[in-house]
Amino acid sequence: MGLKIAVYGATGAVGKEMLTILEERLFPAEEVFALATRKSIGRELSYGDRTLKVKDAATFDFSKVDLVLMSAGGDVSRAEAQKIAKAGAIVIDNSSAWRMDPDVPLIVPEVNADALESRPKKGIIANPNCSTIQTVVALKPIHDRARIKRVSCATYQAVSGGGQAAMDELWHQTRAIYVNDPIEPDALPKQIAFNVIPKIDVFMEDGATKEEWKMTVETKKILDPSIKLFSTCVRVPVFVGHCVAAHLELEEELSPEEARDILREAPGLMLIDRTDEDDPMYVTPIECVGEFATFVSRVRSDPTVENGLAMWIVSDNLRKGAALNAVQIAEVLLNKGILKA
Ligand code: 11C
Repeated sequence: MGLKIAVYGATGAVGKEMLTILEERLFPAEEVFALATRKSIGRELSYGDRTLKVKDAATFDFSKVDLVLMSAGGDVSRAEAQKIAKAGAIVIDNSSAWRMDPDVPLIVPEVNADALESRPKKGIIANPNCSTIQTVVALKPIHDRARIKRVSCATYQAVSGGGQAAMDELWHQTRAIYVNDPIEPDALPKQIAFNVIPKIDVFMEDGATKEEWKMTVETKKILDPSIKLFSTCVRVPVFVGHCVAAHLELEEELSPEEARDILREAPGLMLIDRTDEDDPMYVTPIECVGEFATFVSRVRSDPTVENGLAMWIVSDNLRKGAALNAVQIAEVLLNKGILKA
């Protein structure tokens, strides 16, 4: 008997990717349910060559599934995830609701799969923030070799991180500029077409945004509490693919050549890095769309600090930053026998 899985929030950008990736990675699901709010009941979604009819999440009997991949926003997760887990399913939650709960593992399989050894206490596992995920995948192999003391970074985050409404806004504003229509920001705080916005999520008391705070605290929880990370998170007019320009201070010296050798071998990473002017190679967000890997380019020494190393990290935020990471967590559960097919 295979597993019974529900995707909660299946009509959203991440929910649709979850269905696609479950199928692409041949996850052994006997039955998959697509769940969403009442207004989407009956909508049809693709799952491989099958069509799933969306069911009402509010009335769904969660005792008949083993696993729920949840991407329905923080408020829904806060209200529903524990009830679902009590009905028997393991919940892998993509929202920020449970990430910092000490009883909820926050997992990036390439980095801390060993934090999952049995069914978690609350039955909930949290999927980290997208920009955190791609950053820690690239930091982990460097940390293992040369110990990272501090990271200073700037992110360049695609509008899809803000959901479908933000994607639509970039599209409509771009068109509006060409036809001279007025621009009225709505889903995003300022004009995004032909602009960048250094504010993602809400401002906090210390002047950081919540996105910047998440980068710091999630990196500590996943990788190492001793790592200090400071970031400025910026929304850019790109549909899919987040970038992080990361500047590391290491305890030990590490040459860019050795760093590249380490990154080339590390799980989940693809090194694309050549500064030969005749044939340069580096990655931009468009090239990472639809890919599973996190890409690293521009690895170089930062001579302004002791043992400084810089790199450019790019990943599909809807895949490794959300849906793929969630499915990989499910694969860890399966491989460790925590979830049984
Ligand atoms: C963005 N990183 O690009 C956010 C989206 O905490 O899961 C994901 C928010 C989160 O806007």
